Amino acid sequence: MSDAPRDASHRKFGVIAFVGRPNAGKSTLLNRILGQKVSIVSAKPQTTRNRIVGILNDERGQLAFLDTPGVHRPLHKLNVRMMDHVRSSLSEADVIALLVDATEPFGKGDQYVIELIREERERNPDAKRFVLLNKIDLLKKHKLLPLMQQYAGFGLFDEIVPISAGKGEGLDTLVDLFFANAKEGPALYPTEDYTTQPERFLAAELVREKVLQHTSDELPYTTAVAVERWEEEEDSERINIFATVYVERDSQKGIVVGKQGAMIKRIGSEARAELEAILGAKVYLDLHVAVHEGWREDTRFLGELEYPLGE
Ligand SMILES: Nc1nc2c(ncn2[C@@H]2O[C@H](COP(=O)(O)OP(=O)(O)OP(=O)(O)O)[C@@H](O)[C@H]2O)c(=O)[nH]1
Ligand SMILES: [Mg+2]
Repeated sequence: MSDAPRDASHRKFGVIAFVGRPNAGKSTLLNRILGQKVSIVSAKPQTTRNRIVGILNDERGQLAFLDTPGVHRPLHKLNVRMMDHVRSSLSEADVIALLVDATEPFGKGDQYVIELIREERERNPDAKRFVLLNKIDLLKKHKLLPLMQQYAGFGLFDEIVPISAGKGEGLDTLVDLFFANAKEGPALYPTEDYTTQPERFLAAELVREKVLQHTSDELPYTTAVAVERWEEEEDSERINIFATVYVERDSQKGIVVGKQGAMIKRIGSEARAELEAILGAKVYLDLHVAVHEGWREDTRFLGELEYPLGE
């Protein structure tokens, strides 16, 4: 986010990709490791739609974490793009960390992710592959060993690490392992940064997170948020943000707006509070709800949603 010179004295640099099924806890893990919220989290699947880069700097060097969308079979153009982010991350990483919700029985979805990692191996043969068995805070102890043995049986993984991203268990050991597998070399990003994500994109994501947290049914899949305007008032230290929440149907608009606008007010005030804490400024957040039928198939619109992220 800044143009500060890169610090060449750092010893190690590594790219760590978090991949796995929706809801495994990838974004929770990224936020926990960084001690900062850079990626939105919800109990709904397919929360993350882009590749979010988080940066950890310490005396050992720099790690760039790639948080990716949960792996699923894509049914819309939106989802095809989501899976492209997963594949590109798999091909670039020094360490591919497969996150697994250890409380869920192994199923077809898990097999699908393993196959994807196996398939992509030829494009990135030197990468290390880890399995992170997450949510062990909810797991009965006797279930852990058989699960570890099952993943060892795939013959694909260099490390199998039980963690709780939610409770922060096992994460020091995990970060040690990431550094141990990073390469010697200078930091790629400015060492005072913790993400490459523009504030404008994070603002849209935080609004979307509140929609996901407070609504159910099809809304998580059919909601998109775009920041239309961003005004910084120098003298009053206030940021005015104008954003649109897009849904696919009138009925969905009704849900997001709520009775006498109660829902959109709640979404707005919660997102604003978080934004003020992150931006360290007063925020005025103006939310508008609009219907855009079929936006998940609209290539141009999908590009506009992603444009603040670059690439
Ligand atoms: N109990 C418990 N819950 C967790 C843990 N890690 C994540 N969660 C919860 O699991 C849900 C999904 O977390 P996310 O971090 O959004 O999962 P994700 O893998 O990024 O999901 P997608 O972006 O949809 O692919 C949230 O409700 C989290 O609070 C954990 O270690 N323990
Ligand atoms: Mg996520």
